Amino acid sequence: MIINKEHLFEDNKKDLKSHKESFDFLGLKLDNEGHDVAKIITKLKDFQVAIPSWALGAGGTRFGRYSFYGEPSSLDQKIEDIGIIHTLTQTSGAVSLHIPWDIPEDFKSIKELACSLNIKFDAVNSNTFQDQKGAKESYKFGSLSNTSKAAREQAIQHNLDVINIGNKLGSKSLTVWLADGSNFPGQSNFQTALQHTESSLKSIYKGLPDDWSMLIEYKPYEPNFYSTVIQDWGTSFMLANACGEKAYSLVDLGHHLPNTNIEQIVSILMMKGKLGGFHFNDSKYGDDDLTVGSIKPYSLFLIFNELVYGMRNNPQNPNLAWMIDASHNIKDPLEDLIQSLESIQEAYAKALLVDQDALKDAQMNHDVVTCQEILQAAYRTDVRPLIEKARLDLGGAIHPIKAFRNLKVRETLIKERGKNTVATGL
Ligand code: PSV
Ligand code: MN
Ligand code: MN
Repeated sequence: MIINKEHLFEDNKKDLKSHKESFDFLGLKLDNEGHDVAKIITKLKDFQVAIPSWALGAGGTRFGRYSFYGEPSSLDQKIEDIGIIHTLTQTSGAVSLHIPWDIPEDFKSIKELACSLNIKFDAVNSNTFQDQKGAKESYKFGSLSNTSKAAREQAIQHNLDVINIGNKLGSKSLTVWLADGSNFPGQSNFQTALQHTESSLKSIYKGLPDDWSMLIEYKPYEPNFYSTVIQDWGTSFMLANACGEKAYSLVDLGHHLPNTNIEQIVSILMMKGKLGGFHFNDSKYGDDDLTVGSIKPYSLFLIFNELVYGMRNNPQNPNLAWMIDASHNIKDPLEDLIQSLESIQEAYAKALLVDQDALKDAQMNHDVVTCQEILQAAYRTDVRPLIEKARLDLGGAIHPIKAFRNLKVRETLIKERGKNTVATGL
């Protein structure tokens, strides 16, 4: 292990005094306002976000990829990297695998490694958007929606294989994201494509263990630029309902057309008990996969406000599978993920500060100004001392990015792995 709690204990020392001062100041203020600070901190400690196995290396665009020194080149190394982030932040205690990019060679040893780092196996992701070596059928014209029965059957079998792999690791959910769609008007029949998709998903659903769930992701465009079969939350919701009670919609923040009211989608899905998973990222234009909270932090807060409302008021909705789904093109992937985790926790902590009772009263009185004041009072609170406290209590770093640099984590990784490693996957 490159870093451990003892390293962080030492590194935290110089920041302890100023952390304590700001925490005491904020704690007193929140206490006076009637907040249960200890309860908020417990909630922050319990909040764990999965890191996808494909996010530990430098990403890229179709114009090029600039690799980052010391990137992981095996699943073991990817899990070790998540271990580093988790040691620092204490909030990334899970990994989400993409199959076949990251099939474990030795299940026992990978489970032991993850367990030693306190990392659980979250949702497993299938891949029917690329043709695999030696595969009989091509997904060029679709997978679960393909007009070719043989291609559909191959894609269904792949998803069943992924469930089987996940089962051996202790995963409890399968995430299905399909690239299926069409690039030109007339290329495909919308109704046939959706019917095929529904019946393929039902076949996969049949193979789902009792305690598993199936998460159906939607996305309006890309790689198909005229139509996508599962284009929006309505389509995903329809398919989840058709499959059964263990099937849910998954919201990826980047998978919406500009200005979509994502918080309203989240709210309604939770009311219907059908929000199963969540992929965090941020975007300016489309599925940009930027660092969470880097572009639209207020939107993220409003989304968390609905998530918190739903977690309190919608027992019909299951616990959510949280995951970061971002790409790191120019930043150190580990630093970028740490920044994302910090933004997620910030938005969550701020949402926990919203006075829901006062908001309800203001809504009942049609006092629009007060409604806005309540939300913005929470949003404008600098909650970072609460997050620092949650991390510190668990043995993490007061300032994870600073500690990452002080402890020369990247330099050590480069020494250990060399300069020329390339992560597999995207
Ligand atoms: C493609 O848009 C994508 O980013 C989806 O969000 C999936 O979750 C991810 O790839 C992995 O399949
Ligand atoms: Mn996603
Ligand atoms: Mn995406």
